[in-house]
Amino acid sequence: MKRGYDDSFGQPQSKRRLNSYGDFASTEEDESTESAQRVAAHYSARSNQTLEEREASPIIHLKKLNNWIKSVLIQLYARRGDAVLDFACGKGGDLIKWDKAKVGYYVGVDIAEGSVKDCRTRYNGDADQQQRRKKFSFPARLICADCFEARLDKYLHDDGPYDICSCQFALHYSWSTEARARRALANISALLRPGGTFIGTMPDANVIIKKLREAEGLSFGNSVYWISFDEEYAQKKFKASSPFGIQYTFHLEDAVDCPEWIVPFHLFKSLAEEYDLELVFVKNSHEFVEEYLKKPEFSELMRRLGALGDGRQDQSTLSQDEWDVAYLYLSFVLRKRGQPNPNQKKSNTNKGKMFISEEDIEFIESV
Ligand code: GTG
Repeated sequence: MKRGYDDSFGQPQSKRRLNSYGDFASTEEDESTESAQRVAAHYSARSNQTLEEREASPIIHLKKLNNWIKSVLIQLYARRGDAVLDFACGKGGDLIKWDKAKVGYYVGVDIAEGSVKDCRTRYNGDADQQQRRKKFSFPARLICADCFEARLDKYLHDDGPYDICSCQFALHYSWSTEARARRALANISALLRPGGTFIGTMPDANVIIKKLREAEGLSFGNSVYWISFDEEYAQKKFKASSPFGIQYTFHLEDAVDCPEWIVPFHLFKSLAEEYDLELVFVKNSHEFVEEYLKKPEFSELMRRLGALGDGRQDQSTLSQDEWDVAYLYLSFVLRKRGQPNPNQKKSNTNKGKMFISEEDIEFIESV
């Protein structure tokens, strides 16, 4: 397995200097840390909507559609008793999905402190959230850290290995620099057991670049989203030799307003292979919906979630503009090379708790 920079992706171009920890840092790294903090601040500042407020969202059907996609991925790949590593867990929007899959242990990690706190509240099912919540059946552990910077491979070494790792709508935040993209994959690979699964969703760079090229200027969108590239990309050309740090701004009503980075999927696939993660499938969300909606168990789930309308109270359903946003994302599944070792111990659940106090939230510095 290779480690360090690989010529085929271009050498890092920035000058290197010592940072306050005595390690080498670079202007590029400083900028990417700043961007990561901006993203964290954005998500931390987003209040934990009540379910009623969420229903009133202008993109409620898109949210439901994307939650259906995540549920399908989890149902397809999680097994009863699995140890789960949820990278960029946010406010814990997938906790119920993991519970339905009867997993045995959950570790959630997110850079945004406010989100991790909300995740704690949802996990505990606090009464003041006025939720219809039963307790979750698995113990959990919550960590506030940047999964694409922090040495989680070391920090969680004794807790793993995990059977499944999930990174939903977040992996693109690792492609600001090669070092971050590699750290993300190194963490995941080191913590997954052989034969373990990595599932995720992220923006589909092919679609975004195609739309950029079709647009008159450097921005495009519809009534619920816009994407904008800087003048730097006025030629609308992207060098294969420097695929990291290709930044654009993504604005989605009632959800996102952040800088993010293009992830050319074929390069992501090659890089993942260096870390023993092999592609099982990648599908644009439109293709994903078309394929799995044919399966009765998942079409029933779609009906229950109401992504395409619940057919009862009102006739509301996914709008064309929301469906166009769905086309901007893809889902992927990777598998860690190797065969599971039947003698390997199951992940250590001792650190998981059935009730997580504020003091139980762990904080890891990115060094
Ligand atoms: P969201 O995270 O606001 O979705 P929800 O489903 O409402 O929330 N999108 C998201 N991200 C992070 C990105 C990104 O980084 N880049 C780009 N380009 N797009 C992104 O996201 C909304 C949409 O934004 C996504 O669909 C993507 O299109 C896009 P979440 O908390 O994850 O999940 C809610 C789930 O939790 C539901 O199933 C609820 O039923 C359940 N739930 C349980 N308890 C509660 C509660 O107390 N309050 C709420 N609101 N939900 C709860």
